[in-house]
Amino acid sequence: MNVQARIARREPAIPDTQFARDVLAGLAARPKRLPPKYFYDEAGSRLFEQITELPEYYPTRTELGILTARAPEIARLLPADTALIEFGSGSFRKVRILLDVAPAIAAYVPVDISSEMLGEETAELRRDYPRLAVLPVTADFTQPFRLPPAVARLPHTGFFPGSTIGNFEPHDASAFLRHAGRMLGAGSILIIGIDLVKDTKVLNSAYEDAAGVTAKFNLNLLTRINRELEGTFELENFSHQAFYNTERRRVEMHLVSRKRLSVTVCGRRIDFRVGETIHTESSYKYTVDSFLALARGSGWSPLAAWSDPQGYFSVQALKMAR
Ligand code: SAH
Ligand code: AVI
Repeated sequence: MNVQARIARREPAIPDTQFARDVLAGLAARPKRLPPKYFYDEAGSRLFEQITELPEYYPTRTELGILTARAPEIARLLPADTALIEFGSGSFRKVRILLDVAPAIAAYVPVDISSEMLGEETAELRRDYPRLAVLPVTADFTQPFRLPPAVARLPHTGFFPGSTIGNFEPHDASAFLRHAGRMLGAGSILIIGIDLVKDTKVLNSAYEDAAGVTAKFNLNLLTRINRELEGTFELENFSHQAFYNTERRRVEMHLVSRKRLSVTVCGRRIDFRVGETIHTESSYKYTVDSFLALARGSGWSPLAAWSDPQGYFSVQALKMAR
């Protein structure tokens, strides 16, 4: 519809933000979907930190265990005076394990879409590591962004823990790995965490925790839409659903409409049938082989890998061809 037709129908203009465009496009799609990167406003980032402490949510605990046990081996792979670039730095908890054993790290560049979290964690890290250059970048890492000029001459190392790559569709994961390879440069190293395929019950309970924290994290996306896009979602009309899709090897999170209803977002009406869902996140699980096929196809070669005794999670060191 053109602008004049919109004015004639008295439809308010859509805010000129990517969030508004993505939400309206996702809610107009069939099935409805929303990009998971929008979970991480201030409240969502805090809820994610609570998820990492849940007894059912094994990935954070398991990866922390691997990093703690293997940090000296990882440190030996890093070039001298490297700039460590972390994609989706969150609480900075994992990088501290590397910083404690890797004097080769001259600068740390945390990249995150959540500016509030980035600001708070940067201030704390600077206090704790006064000799380290901490150069935060607020950016959406699925889009092109610039690294700070101060690290241009340093060799770059990538750090992408948490299995955040699992939140990409496989073709987007490959595009991301290629883009990261170009940004980090020929011969660079990438340390990346991968959540592995495992028993369905373990996966289901990690995303359907008894305390309902993951449900709050999921529903917070509607609160954010209400606040930032004049949304009229009533949260009690939607329920959290998460399950492992065995065929597609991914945990899917949805928000399910409990009844037939309509809402408006930026003045646009959106209708829901009873039981209709918004697909809010996929969390892909890999085998070591399926991940390495993805990495190789995106220009990276395996250098080393570490896992936990249960084989729940894998930390991979990859190298970009020279
Ligand atoms: N690395 C941390 C946090 C993982 S949670 C850990 O391993 O525990 C995912 C993090 O990635 C969040 O901090 C979130 O804000 C960030 N994130 C998600 N999508 C993003 C995007 N497209 N661009 C930048 N940051 C993103
Ligand atoms: C950040 N990401 C890897 C988490 C995951 O497990 O996919 C996000 C999350 N969603 C629900 N619980 C945690």
